[in-house]
Amino acid sequence: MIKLKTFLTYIIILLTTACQTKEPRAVAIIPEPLQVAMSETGAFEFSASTPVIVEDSSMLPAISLLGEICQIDFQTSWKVKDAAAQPAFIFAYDHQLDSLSNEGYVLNITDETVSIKAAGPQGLFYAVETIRQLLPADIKSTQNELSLPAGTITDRPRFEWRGMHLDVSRHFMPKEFIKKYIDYLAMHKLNVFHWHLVDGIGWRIEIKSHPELTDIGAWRKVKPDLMPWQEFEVWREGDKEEKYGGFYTQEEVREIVAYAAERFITVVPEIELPGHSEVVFQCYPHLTCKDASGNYIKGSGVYCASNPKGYQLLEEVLDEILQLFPSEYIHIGGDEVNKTNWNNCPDCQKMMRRKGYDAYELQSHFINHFDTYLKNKGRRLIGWHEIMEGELSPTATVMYWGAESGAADCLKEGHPTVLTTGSHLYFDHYQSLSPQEPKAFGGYAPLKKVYDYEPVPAGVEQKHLEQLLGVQANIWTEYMPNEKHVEYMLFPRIAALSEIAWQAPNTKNWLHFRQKMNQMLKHYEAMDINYAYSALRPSVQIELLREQKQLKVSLTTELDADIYYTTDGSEPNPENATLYEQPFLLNESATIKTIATKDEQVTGKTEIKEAILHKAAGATVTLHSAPEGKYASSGAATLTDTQFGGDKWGNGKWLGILNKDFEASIELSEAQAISSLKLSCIEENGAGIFYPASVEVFVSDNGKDYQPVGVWENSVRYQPPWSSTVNNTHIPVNFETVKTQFIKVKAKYPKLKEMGVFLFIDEIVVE
Ligand code: TNX
Repeated sequence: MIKLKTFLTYIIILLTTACQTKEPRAVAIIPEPLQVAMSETGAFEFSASTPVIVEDSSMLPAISLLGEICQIDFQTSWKVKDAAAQPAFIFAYDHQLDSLSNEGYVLNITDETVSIKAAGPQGLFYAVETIRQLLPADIKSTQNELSLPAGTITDRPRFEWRGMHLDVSRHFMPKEFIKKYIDYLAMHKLNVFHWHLVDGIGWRIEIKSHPELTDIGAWRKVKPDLMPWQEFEVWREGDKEEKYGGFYTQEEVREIVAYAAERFITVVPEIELPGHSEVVFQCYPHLTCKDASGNYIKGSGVYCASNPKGYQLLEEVLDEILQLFPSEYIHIGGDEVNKTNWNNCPDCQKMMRRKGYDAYELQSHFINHFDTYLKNKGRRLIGWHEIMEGELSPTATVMYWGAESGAADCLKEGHPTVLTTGSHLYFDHYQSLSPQEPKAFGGYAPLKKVYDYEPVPAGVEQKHLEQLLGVQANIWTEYMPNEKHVEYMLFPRIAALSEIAWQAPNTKNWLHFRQKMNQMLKHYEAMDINYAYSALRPSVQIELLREQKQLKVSLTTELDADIYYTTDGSEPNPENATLYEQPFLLNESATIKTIATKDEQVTGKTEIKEAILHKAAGATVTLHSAPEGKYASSGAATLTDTQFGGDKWGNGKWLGILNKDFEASIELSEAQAISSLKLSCIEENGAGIFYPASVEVFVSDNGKDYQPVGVWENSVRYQPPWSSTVNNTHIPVNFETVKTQFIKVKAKYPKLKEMGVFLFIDEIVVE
C-alpha cells in the first residue's frame, strides 16, 4: 500500500516540477542557484581520461576541487582553444560575466562538454561546488561511471559576507579540524571564517613578542564538577591539576590561512579587547586596574583603560596578527565589557574627568584607538555591536548579535554591518525541544527558524541597507568539548545559513529546501559528518478540543522522515508501532511514544510525551498573580490547556511569576468529584527559578467562599550553592474526594534575601 506521506511527497514533486516549466529534471542544490534550467534529457559522461581544459594556473583551486570531489586525478591541458578533444571540461574566464560578481558563474552541461565560465577563479570554484551536488553523494559506489545531467545553471550570491564563526577559546579545536571546518564552509559557498582565537579562558595563538600568552594563557586547570569558566585559573608548570588547552603556532596559522585562501575563504581573526580578557591578566596582572589602595582589582576581565602598557601589548599583538592574516577586517571583540573596574580605578576616574568621558566613552576611547591603529596599517576594525555604545569612530564596522527585532536600529546607526542575529544564527542554541539534545546555551534555533530568517529588516532606508555586508552564524563552544560536538551543532543548520546568505531574496521555499536536504544529508553521511538528528526527531503537538473534550495529537519532524508511534506505553519500533499518517484523537490520558526513521534507519531514541486529559482541561481560569511579560505564555489559559512546557522554561510555554505568590481559581463546566490537584512546575535554582514553598488547594460551592481541602509543604531548605540543573515535576496535593465546581490554588514563593525568585508553572492538573 502506498503511504499517504509518500504519496503527498509525489504530489509536491509533481507540482514543483509542473510550476518550473524550464526545470523538468529536479536537482537538489544548496544554496539554491539564481537560475536552474535543466534539460529534459541528455547527460555528460566522463571518466579519468576526460580532459580538463584551463586557461592559467589561477584556475587550479577549482580543478583540484573537481578532482577531489570525483576522486579522479584529471589530466589538465592548458589553453587548448579549439577544444578538439571532446568530451571535455572547459574552464574559461568571461569578463562579460562581471555582473554575476567575482563569485558568480555559468555552468553549462551538454552531452559533449561541461563549460564553466566565470569572471574570476572564485566563481569557477563555486561552479565546481555545484557540480558536487549534481553527482551522487557516495561517489565511490559509482565505480567511475560518472555523469552530470544536461542543463544550464547561472548563479551569484546575494551577500558579499557569508560567514561562519568558531570559538576555539572555550574549547580548543585541533588544526586538522579547522581545515575540515574550512572545507565545510566552502562546500556551502561561505566565504568568511571568523576565528575567535581569544576569550577570557584561553589564548590560542602564538605571539612571539609575548610568549607568556600561550606558554601560560593557553592552558587551564581542569576543575572537576565545575564548568571551565567557573573559578578559571591558568595551569602553570608544577601545578598538580590536570591541564587542558592548546594553541596554534604561527606556522600552523599560516598553513590554515593559506588553506582557506585556496578555498576563497577569508580568515578574520578575533583578538578580544578590552573585555573578555581574564586570561591575559593571569599572565600580566599589571594590566588590570588598581583600586584606591594600589591593589590590582581582580575579576572583571577588562584592561585598565588608563594604562598605556595595555594598549602597547595589544598593538604588539596586532602587529603580529597583521603579518599572519591578510584579511581587510580585523575583529577586536568589544562585547560585554564590564565597566566596574573603570569606575573603581582612580587612574581611570582621573582620565574620565580630564577628558569629560563617562564609562561608555572610555570604552569608545579604547576601541577608537585601535580603529585608528588598524586604519594606519591599511586595515579595518570590526567589533561586536556593543562598540557602538559611547562615540564610535564612523569608520568602524559592526557585528550585530542581538535579537531580530533590534537589527533595523543597528543598521540605522550607519556603520557597515554584519548580522549574526542572536535569536536565529546562534548555533550554540538548542536545535529541538527533545530531552535528547545535549546541554546547550539557553536559546532555541531549530533548522526551520534558521532557514526562515530574513536578514533585511523592514523599514530601513536604502542608504543604510547598502551598509549591510551580509550574514554570519556563530558557534560558541562553552558546551562543545570536541569536534564531533561542533559538527553536531553546525549540521544541518549550516545548510540553512548558506541559503540565507546566498539565495536571491524572496525566493526561499521551505518545502523545496526540505526535499533538497534528503540529498544533502547523504552528502554529510558520505563525508562522515556527525550531523544532528534534531530535525528528524518527532515532535508531538497536542491540541485540546474543548467542546469534544478530546486531545488531537499531531506528530511532525522538520525534515522528511517516517514517524511511528504507540499510545499504550509500549516501545515503538517499525514492526509493532503505527506509522503516522494524520493527526489522531485521544479520549483519555495516554503516554505517546514516538520514533522516526529515515532511509530505514531509526533517527534517535524514543521520544516520550504524556498527553493528559484531566478534569480541568479547558476549564475557565482566573489568574490572580500577573506573570512577567517575557514569561506570560498565553496567560491564564495556559494553565488548563493540557500543554506541558517540557524541560525548557524559556520556551514560551511556561508562566513565570516573579517575587510573589501564585494564585489562580478554576471554574469547571459542572460540579465533579475530585481528589487531587497537581501543579506542574519547573526549577533551575541557579537561574532564580524555584519550586514553591507550599501549595494549598481550596474548593467552593458558590465561587466566593472557599474552604481549604489540602496542602503540600516543600521539605527542601532553600540554600546556596544554587544548582543549574533543570528539574520539572507535578507537585501533588491529595485530599478526600469532594464534589465541586470551583477550585482555588495558592502557591507560596520562597523569599530569598540575595535574589529575585521566580515560580514557573504551566498546568494545573485536576483529577
Ligand atoms: C555571548 S555573542 C557572547 C559569548 C558567549 C555567547 C554564548 C558575544 C559577542 N558574546 O561570549 O559565548 O553569548 O551564546
